[in-house]
Amino acid sequence: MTIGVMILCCTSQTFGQVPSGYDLWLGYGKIENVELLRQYEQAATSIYFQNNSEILEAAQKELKRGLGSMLDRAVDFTDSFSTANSMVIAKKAGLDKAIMKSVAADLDRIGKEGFVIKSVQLKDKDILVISANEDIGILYGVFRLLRFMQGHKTLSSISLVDAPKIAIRMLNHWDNLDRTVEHGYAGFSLWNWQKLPEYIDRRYIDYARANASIGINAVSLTNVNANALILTPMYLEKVRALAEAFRPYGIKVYLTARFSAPIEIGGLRSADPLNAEVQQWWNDKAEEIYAQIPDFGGFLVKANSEGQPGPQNYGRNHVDGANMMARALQPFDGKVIWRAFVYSEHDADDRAKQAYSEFVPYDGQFMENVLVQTKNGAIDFQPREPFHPMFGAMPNTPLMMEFQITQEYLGFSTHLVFLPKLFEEVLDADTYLKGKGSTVAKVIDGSLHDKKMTGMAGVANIGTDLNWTGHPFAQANWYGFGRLAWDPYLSSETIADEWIRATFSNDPKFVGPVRKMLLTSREAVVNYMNPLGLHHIFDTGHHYGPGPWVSELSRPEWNPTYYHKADEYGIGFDRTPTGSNATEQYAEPLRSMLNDPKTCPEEYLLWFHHLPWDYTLRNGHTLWDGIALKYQEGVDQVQDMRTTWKNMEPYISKAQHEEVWMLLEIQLKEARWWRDACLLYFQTYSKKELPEGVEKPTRTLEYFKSLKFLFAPGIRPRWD
Ligand code: GCV
Repeated sequence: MTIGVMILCCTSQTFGQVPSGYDLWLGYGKIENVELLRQYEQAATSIYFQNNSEILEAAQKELKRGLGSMLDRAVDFTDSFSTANSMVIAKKAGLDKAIMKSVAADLDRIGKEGFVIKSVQLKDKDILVISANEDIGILYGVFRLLRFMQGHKTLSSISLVDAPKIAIRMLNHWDNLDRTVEHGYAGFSLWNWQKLPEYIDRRYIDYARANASIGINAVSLTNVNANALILTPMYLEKVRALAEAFRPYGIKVYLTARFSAPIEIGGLRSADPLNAEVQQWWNDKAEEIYAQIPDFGGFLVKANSEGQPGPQNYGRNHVDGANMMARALQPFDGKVIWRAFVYSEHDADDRAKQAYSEFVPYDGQFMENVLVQTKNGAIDFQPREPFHPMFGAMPNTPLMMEFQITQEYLGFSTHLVFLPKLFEEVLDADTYLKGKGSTVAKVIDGSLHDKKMTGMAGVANIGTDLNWTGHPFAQANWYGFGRLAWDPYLSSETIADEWIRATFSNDPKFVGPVRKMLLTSREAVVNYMNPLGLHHIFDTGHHYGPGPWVSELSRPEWNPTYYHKADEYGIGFDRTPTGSNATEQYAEPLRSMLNDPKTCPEEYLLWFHHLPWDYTLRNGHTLWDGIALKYQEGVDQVQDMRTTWKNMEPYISKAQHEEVWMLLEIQLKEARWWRDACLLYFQTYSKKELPEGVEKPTRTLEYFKSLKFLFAPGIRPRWD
């Protein structure tokens, strides 16, 4: 147990149950409702748990812990199947004939990771059965049953049959070996490289539990801006220790592979993927890794992107690079996850078009164990982006979704923003690749192109903060990502509901308003940062706060002015055929819809169109007034969130309430900062008054421009 965790335990005992947030959604609050308690007690009177593996051991421990805490008593298990009177937890092979009859058909359709939870009538007994084909299904089933109970649902006639729709459900940590985290806002990296492999921090286990509880089964430990040292024997031994800690929770470890590693740690002169020595180096490296970590997942690679080395350094292409690594991993069933986040300052074309132009011609050329990981949008994790056109253009390549859970462009860990709403919007978007209904979710889960190798990654928002994610509500984004990676068709409303009940309270007077607050929070941030399709107008490098005036960086596409193109005529990026023609990358009829400002969804208007300040919006406002009113609406929405939260005081502890209250104060201050700075700046072009209803800025544009944040979190300090 770490010192941090010990302090946590002592604090809660000494000062009377101050919840720190460390428990995440696994706090298993005591059940007070008498009727429910009676029902749950009944189910827990005599439980048989077939436990003969480390995964089942982890599952049994969790059940004991969860039930014990909810029922407020110690929970024991019976030794044999025949003496179980209330609950049976066993894999298919361990079930007796009578139970098998009730669950056989379900087991046939849930694959390796699915589970069945059913109430089965056996003679005069009601038995709650959790069964699965494999150990991991039992673990997932136990977590699901516990969540069901945390949501205070009735067990009578329970019937839950579920299996993940996506194969690789992964967190990408952007953690550096010095324990800083690129765009991390929740403390330092969890991985204590100095103390590994001997010292297994209790946090590793609790991290794995949390992931397994939502179905995450893969983690990439290190930053995609990679350091080759992670592939040296000294570090691999440490990685092995982490892999062993995670294995009982069904989690595979992946590493980021720096393309130039053969030079940096291998002593070779080249990293050319067609060079036999280089190929042999990767083959040997794969063998070395698998000797230590037999279930190693594979490599995640950022190549020829933002200065990272890659095959293009040797005149080769992405297929050459990815397939070389894929060949090395193939004998061990390892995967290469090759990122498609590429753009170049030497390409004069619109940055939004570049990844598509670079990757789509390679469709179908990657080896079978390669997935191409594509960000949800073509620019970079903005508060709102249209879906990446690659999702509608590479039917012969497994495309893996990359979402960002850490809030690089969404207010860091001080703004309350419920991201499942953003994720859901992208997953539900229609690519029209095979006609209407060809949603991004269907591309990602493989159903559109009949693919088995599928994946979804989220850039983690986790660190050493006591509550893991900085903002207590940012836990909902980790939770929601996992739930959507399991089932990309879940609604953000369901996810919000589950999370609130498991984390805080089942009181309807709390659940209803807080759920509403979560569901509007994403639109609020879009409104006060980037309304009507504006994007990438953040201050540069750290992306903290507004910087629409930034125009002097050496790379044109790093300047916010590149994206909003405000001038005396109007504002917005023309991506129609009269401009960059990025709309060409979308299928019909979407393309035509986007090309016409009258049919383009207004939330993407300035993403695709450069329009005059007096252009008339659908609500009758001029564009200038519409932008200003949206900024104001965002600020008002944060005010409303504060009012909602104020009223929640009676339902949670004072400490929990105060923590979020203080964060909402910061959010309000920063929402106003965004509104005032952006409107003052754009006003220098529009030359128009702010419309009625928009608060007047109390500072000058010069003041906002003068703000500098050398030590903004998530980046290495810049001294220049
Ligand atoms: C890990 C953006 C971020 C970078 C990040 C990059 C990427 O540009 O600002 O910090 O690098 O995306 O996704 O590779």
